[in-house]
Amino acid sequence: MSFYAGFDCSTQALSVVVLDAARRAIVFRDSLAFDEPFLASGDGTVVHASPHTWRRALETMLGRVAAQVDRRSLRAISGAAQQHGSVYCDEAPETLTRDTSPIWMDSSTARECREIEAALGGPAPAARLTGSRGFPRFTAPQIRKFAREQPEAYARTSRIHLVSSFMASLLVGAHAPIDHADASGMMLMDIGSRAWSRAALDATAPQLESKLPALVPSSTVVGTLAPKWQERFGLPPAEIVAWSGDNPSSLVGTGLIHEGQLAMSLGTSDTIFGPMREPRVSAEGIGHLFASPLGEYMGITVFRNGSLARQRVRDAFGMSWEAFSQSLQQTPPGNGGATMLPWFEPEITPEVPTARVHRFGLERAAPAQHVRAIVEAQIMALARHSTWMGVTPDVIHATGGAAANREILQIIADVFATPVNRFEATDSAALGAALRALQADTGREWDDVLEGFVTPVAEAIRPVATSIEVYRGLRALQAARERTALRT
Ligand code: ADP
Ligand code: XUL
Repeated sequence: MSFYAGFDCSTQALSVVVLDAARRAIVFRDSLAFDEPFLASGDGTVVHASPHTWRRALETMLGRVAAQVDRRSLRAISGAAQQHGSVYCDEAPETLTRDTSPIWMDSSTARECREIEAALGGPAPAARLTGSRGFPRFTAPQIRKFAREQPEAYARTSRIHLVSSFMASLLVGAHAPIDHADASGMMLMDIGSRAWSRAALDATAPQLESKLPALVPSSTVVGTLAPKWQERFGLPPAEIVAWSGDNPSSLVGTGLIHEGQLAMSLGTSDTIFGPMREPRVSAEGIGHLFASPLGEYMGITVFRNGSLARQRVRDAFGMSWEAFSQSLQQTPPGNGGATMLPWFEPEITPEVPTARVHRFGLERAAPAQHVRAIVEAQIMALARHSTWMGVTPDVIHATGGAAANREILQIIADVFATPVNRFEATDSAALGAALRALQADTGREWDDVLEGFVTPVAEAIRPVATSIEVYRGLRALQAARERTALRT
């Protein structure tokens, strides 16, 4: 028997999936919610998390895996992690030179973004070089801010990791490399050659190259499980395959191999992504081009106000998710024109530096209409801001916590005029990581690796013709409302 484990160190939890390659079956899955997932400043612009929280959760989860599966069969382990966050380490990965890590929700580096972009010739040349213009959560502007504000701590730092490579380092017991896919979210890698870009390094901070791990393809075996974990949990010297970002891993976990396919992950962030054969970046500076863990490229657009914004509306009316779904059932598509721009926290897409919520036609509205307003607004924004990828999918694959909500998926089908596929489980990042471990160990073709693991639930959710019409009109109105709001 050959088992493969995939972790997902996401914003709110550490999850794991263990699969049995021969039986093409999941033999174990578990999730551990973080007590304190992140700490935000009053205005929501500075957002950090503790690497110690991730380390403790990894330890607990390794113990659970060892206790729950036939551990001698564990051949390889990989993982996925929230993207962009940086961990500042001393000689050993366990010793930190900075107690907390800025994470993807941080939007406090507008100044550094402009400075790095300027050094690279402007936003468009920066995007052509690294795959993205300057975005405040990207690692380079975060490193630049740290080097400026705490030069001594920066000088004492020997290694700067992404969350993904930090977690891999803990498993290996030594500094592990960064994979090309997650490195694409740093604004430091030349997306064409997949090497650190001299110009981007110089634009960011002094002596940066010496502090960065090596770059490797996502399918690289970066070491074996450290003796410390083998002794403690009776685990074998399993191969550790490079960890990657949660979105790149979800690309694998939702079975997207070919250009023309799109997936939507409705987690803490809402994201929409798909494979790309040739590199393309958006002329308006929306979204990102990443290296794909499958080898070519992937396009992605990211929204900060995802699940937590939906939760905020749900909680404002004291609802459960069931009541939230009922609200969507009780209200008509289009909501009679009542919408929202749900920027409860600073938004990534479109870039809204300070939180503000705009409500249209909701003054005397019932709670159910507020619920419909936020979901429709979010999904129309996902549609509007992903057109740059130039993909008209036959079907959308939905994943993430909110993909459990059938009513939300119906709105996606109607707004995109496309059927939506669901999966039994919504942990596609962890599943993708386990599948990457399997592929790296066996060298099998991707089609073969995915077979039987990423089969959608038989019944796709189909768009309703009358609703498609309603959203065609509402999307134009909502786009105009967004344009006006961005000018104020
Ligand atoms: P992440 O990986 O970013 O930590 P997940 O993909 O695990 O997040 O999704 C967690 C989110 O899923 C929670 O914040 C919660 O709001 C949302 N969620 C869970 N169940 C439902 C539901 N039935 N309807 C809508 N959202 C849900
Ligand atoms: C991707 C992004 C988020 C995080 C969340 O660019 O910022 O989706 O990866 O986990």
